[in-house]
Amino acid sequence: MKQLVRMFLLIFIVSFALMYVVSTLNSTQGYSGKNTLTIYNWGDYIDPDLIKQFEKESGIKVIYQTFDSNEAMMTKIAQGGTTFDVAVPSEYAISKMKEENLLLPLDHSKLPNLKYINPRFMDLSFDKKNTYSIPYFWGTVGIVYNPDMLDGKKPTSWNDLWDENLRNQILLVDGAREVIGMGLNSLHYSLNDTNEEHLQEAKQKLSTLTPNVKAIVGDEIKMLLANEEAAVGVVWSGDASEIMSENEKLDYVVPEEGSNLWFDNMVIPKTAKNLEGAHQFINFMLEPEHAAQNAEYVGYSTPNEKALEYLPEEIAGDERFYPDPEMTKKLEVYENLGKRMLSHYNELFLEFKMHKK
Ligand code: N2P
Repeated sequence: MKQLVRMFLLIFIVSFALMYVVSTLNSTQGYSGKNTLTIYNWGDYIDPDLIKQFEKESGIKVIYQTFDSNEAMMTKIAQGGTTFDVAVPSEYAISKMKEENLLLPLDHSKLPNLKYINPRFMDLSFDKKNTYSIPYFWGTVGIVYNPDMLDGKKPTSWNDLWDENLRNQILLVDGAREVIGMGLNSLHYSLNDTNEEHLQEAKQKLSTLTPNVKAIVGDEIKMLLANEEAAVGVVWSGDASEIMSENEKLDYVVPEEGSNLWFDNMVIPKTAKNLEGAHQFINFMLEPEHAAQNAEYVGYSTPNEKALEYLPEEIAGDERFYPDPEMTKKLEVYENLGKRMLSHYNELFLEFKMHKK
């Protein structure tokens, strides 16, 4: 009899413990649906304090995941089996995701803070009327360099990177469009070129750059350049601004042959489970104080006109990172080149990377 009581007691304790574990999982890992929000963003692309603040104000638990390329992000969303509520693709990826039915239309009535975005960043060709996407950050691709390590020879063009004095001195951003685009631009071709001869020429030209390339790296490129591990880096503008705030000797230039002008926007992917929360989050990020705090933290340029008032003049007034429309006229925005051509760019980039190793 005693044994039976003990057994019942044991069963009671075990099931109670199980119930407790399940309910904790629900509340901390977001299995309870409505009260969680899964965000999929580039690495190093948000001030973590803003996530905490959003959670506090909304009572929604955020699950935050990162990616390091548009291609990786799109593959993951297209595969399904994920529950991303908000993602942050670049313009050509938005166009492709629209084509593949991977995005949900936004309810602008739930985004009153949209009025703070500079009209220059609205209604762009990849998403007319901003049906699917809301501006987050924007910028260029260029060269960050350390004048002290270059004997005063400042690079002004892509072709300067082929200088034999730069042996093993260049770090490249790990991006297919960026690196192939640099090869194309150095030959005065468009970075949206689809002509196979031009692409092969660009690949050939890039292969002659390899003795100068120290490494192709992700977000650690900022730390390496700030620590003077290399003289030159090909980077997104916001990374340059972040590097330069760490090491004031460095400078940033957009090469004279031309380069890329890009826009990263917030979207709600088809995989979303919490539409209400997703709109709440997007609107939260559009709040001028939050957009300014985010821009100051990550170093990227905000499209939020009102947020500029909250940023120090040395940031908002820096033309290297806030070029006016006249200055960006000669730059090109990536086009959605279609599934096959995008894969081809990726293959060419992979071949370049293998060559490098
Ligand atoms: C931030 C990456 C920014 C991506 N780590 C530029 N499209």
